Amino acid sequence: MAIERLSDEARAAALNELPDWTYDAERDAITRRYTFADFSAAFGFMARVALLAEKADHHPEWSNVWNRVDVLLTTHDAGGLSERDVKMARAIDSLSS
Ligand code: H2B
Repeated sequence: MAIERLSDEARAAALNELPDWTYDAERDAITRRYTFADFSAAFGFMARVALLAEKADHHPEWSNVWNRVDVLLTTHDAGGLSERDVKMARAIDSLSS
């Protein structure tokens, strides 16, 4: 079954439930910056997210600079934000808190 982009209403509801994430209208994506004590903690977080992403077959676009990890979630197969991104955002948040 095709993965659908979220409707405007569904997106608004999802963002309301993910206050730490920012909507990127240009990409139809959500983004969040995570900051850690040092590189080791940041990379440990990335390793745990990588395992989640493989299991879900849903992968973040991200970058790392020392203690910082910038994450962008969008669904390539849908051409924008989908329920998969919302689920992944929740799963990532549950790792970092
Ligand atoms: N990750 C993301 N973010 N979006 C996708 O559409 C996507 C993915 N598709 N990971 C998956 C892999 C797809 O390419 C494979 C073939 O299932």
